[in-house]
Amino acid sequence: DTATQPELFDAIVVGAGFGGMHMLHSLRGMGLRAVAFETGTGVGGTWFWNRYPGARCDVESMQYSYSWDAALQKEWRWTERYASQPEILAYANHVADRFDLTRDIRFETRVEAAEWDAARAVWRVRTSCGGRTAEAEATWLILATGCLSAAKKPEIPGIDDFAGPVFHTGDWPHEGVDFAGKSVAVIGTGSSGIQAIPEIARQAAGLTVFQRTPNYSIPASNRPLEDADFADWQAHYEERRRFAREQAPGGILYEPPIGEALTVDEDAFRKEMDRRWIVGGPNFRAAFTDVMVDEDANARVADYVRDRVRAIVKDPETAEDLCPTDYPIFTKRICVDTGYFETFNRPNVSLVNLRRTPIEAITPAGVRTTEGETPFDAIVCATGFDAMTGAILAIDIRGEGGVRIADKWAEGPRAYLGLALAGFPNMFTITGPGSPSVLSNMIVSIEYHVELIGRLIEAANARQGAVVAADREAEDAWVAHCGEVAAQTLYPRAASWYMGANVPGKPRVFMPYLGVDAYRRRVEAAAAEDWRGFDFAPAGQGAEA
Ligand code: NA7
Repeated sequence: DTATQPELFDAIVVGAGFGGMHMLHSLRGMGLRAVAFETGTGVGGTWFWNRYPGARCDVESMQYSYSWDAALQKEWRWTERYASQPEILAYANHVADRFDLTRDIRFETRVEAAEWDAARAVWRVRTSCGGRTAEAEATWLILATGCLSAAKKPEIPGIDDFAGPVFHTGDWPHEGVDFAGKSVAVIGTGSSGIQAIPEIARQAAGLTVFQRTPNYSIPASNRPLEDADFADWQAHYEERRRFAREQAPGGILYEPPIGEALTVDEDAFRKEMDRRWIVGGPNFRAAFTDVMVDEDANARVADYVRDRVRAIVKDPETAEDLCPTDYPIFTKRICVDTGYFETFNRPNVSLVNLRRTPIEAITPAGVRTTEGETPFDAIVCATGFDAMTGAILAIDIRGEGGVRIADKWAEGPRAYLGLALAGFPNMFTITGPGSPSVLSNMIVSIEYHVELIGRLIEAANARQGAVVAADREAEDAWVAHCGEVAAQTLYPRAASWYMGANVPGKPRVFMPYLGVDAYRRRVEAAAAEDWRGFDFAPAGQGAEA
């Protein structure tokens, strides 16, 4: 029965977001027969799913775009400094069309399982599409599953009993939602909530924001991208791209720091903060050298932001409730907003501080806190994601000896260079845990990983061996190194999703690697030493000695 025969490929890519699309194109360029399986009905990944009002990238459009095709880079005209979700999705679709990617993408297809067949040196992959399962095989398996793609609903009793609609920002209805005349509850005040709240407040009759932890947010200072801006970028693209790739710790251009926050005098401190508050973006964070390593330096910047919040929000109690105090600034991803704090001056918006009045339950009619029940027409959960590992662990992946990835990662994710896993030959993760990923401009990190995966495949082929895997000792050393780098900073002080802290039971491990520039130096040093830390073996013998 031919229907049950597995389809054969050289490479299988899981996901058709920005990572998967670029990977697919690159594999084709290497002459490999590649396919991408994608759960959605279209390309774009994050930008396909996160269609909530106000969704926008917090990296500038001219930097949050592919650099691998000169003509594409020249011709695509972004309209704003920070692109909105619809524009980024249009860009993703444009790229898919322009490079004819969709002929090798299987939409509405979920990868359920993948098993390494050591004897034949292939990955056997099981997919499901509309209730039908199918099998496919490939020499290479590349997980381009995204870092913030497994949406997480809150564990609140009764949430399934609510009579009206419950939305999640990360899985927003494609037809949109009309909040006009409605009373709406938003739960969650991370980046997504902070973007959605001002928009929903404008549409809805009433909006109640349920806040557990106040977050630091700085103005986006978004504006149209003028012809002069665009021309300036085009004139300097090569050098700016190179700087972002090789020298910028976050893969994003930034103004250099002016000194230490701890020692600079009050006048200079104020002046620089005021200027960078208006400029917005990563420049605000980059003002001083010591903010991520010195608590007092960090507190000085945090105080500045709290003063800003108090100056914007008119009701003093609401202002205090909105002031973040739980964690050092920047140890959770800084939020970037357009009129977030101002929204709380609107008469139709109120804030519930869940620290004072926790939610007891969601009822069919609304939300019940310790102070009573409030009815709502709709609930919006801006409650985040099972970040970095959620989408990978949703697949039953088994490596050498049938070892399950869920067992390998039981104490936290382990990968060499955030790219390959010992015991899982010929499998790569694009922006996996242990690489800069979410602490960087994702596009820069994606492009580097796509390049590295191509180089590793070529290195394997050059050795007449079809199998490459991370060495276990190298992986252990890398995981330890990632932890040591993080421990030198204030990052581990926050109960953040970088630490897995937002998912009950998830191991608390700082998952991303700090520093795009440092990461590249280390990877290139390993590559120059004949790919130190990787084992190459002929097909059929396993990759581990
Ligand atoms: P985040 O940053 O994880 O924010 C989730 C928010 O939801 C945060 O304020 C949480 O409060 C809140 N939350 C989560 N669960 C609950 C429950 N049960 N009750 C009340 N509040 C809850 O997700 P985002 O989607 O905003 O942003 C993710 C990333 O996407 C962002 O960093 C950018 O990189 C893009 P908490 O802080 O846990 O107290």
